[in-house]
Amino acid sequence: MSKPVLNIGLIGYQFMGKAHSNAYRQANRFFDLPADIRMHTICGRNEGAVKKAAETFGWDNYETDWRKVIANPEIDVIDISTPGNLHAEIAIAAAKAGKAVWCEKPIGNTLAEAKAMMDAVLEAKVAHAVFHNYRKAPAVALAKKMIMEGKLGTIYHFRAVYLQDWIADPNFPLVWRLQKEVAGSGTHGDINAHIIDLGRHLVGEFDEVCGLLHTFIKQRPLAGEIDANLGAKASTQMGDVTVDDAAMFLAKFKNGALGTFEATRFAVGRKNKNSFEINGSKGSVVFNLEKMNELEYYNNDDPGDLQGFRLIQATDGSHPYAGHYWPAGHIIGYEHTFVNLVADAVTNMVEGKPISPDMVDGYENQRVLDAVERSHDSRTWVKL
Ligand code: SOE
Repeated sequence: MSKPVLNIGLIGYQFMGKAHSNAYRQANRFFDLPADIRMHTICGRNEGAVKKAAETFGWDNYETDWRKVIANPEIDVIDISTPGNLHAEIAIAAAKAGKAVWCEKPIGNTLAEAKAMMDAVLEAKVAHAVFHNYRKAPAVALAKKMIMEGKLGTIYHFRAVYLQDWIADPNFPLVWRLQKEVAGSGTHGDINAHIIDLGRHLVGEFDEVCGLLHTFIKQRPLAGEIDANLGAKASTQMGDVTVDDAAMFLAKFKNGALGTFEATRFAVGRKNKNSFEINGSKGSVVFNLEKMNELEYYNNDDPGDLQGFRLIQATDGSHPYAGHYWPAGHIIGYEHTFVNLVADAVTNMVEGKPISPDMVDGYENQRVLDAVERSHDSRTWVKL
């Protein structure tokens, strides 16, 4: 029997558009999914650029108006990979049209937008997902499994950093990710959102936060034409940076665990260090995206003379997702986290099950982002 076809409409074609396109292209090739993914239409405002993206990534059609993609009766899923200022309008329109809504993080630029988006998908009863892709790294999924099995015991600490350095040069241009009206916030929504998601996924819900946001470079050259790798040409005119360059906070989780979170684009030398350490009563685990196939594990029950962190290569067929790819030791990379997420989303959507993470996760994440901002503004702890 032939499988149903799931037609995707992707809005956005830059960095995330490329990562999502690759995931749609690969998912059926590595996973035995209950539907065949069809890369139906990719959409972007610049016709020349989106036409080129359609050809390069292998989309059947391209479109310059997202409303036409939503109106197309053939399309089942609207994937939103645009800058944040467009998420809410597109997501709400897509949900109202009965389309599944899969969205990049953070889902909205404000808590109110995130709530409206969550309400729209819940009311329309459409399938919904958020691209918190790092949950889907095999080593992170293994950490989750170990925690659920009680291998770490009671969790005491979640110590997370997300460190980048791509704007440390004061002459790096004022790209959209540095403009509040487009991105909503800086490092906070862009990369703190990821470690907040890992905290919620691995440890539990947040109870209280105390935050500090800071902007080191207050003016930058205006950005000319942007490229697909975060950069752009710099102009000679200057403009104001309206978002944070670094965002840090302390947290208490509802289950009593304590968390520290640090997100910055000024950790010179750290390109994309998304890393956490979890300490529990029975042991600890350490993850670093830059060595994403590995999970360090310390088992407190090991005999004293053998104690120490062991390095697990999460590439064995018995590890989450790993069996879909290569023989043990044949490592996978960043792009596979998106392939895994798409494979899970397609499976659960077709089987009528909730997708993880979904827009409710997106909203809960945004409640934490918002609480940290309010804590910074008021210089006090904020309860969620
Ligand atoms: C840029 O900081 C960025 O591409 C983020 O937008 C992504 O969400 C993160 O996964 C990697 O860094």
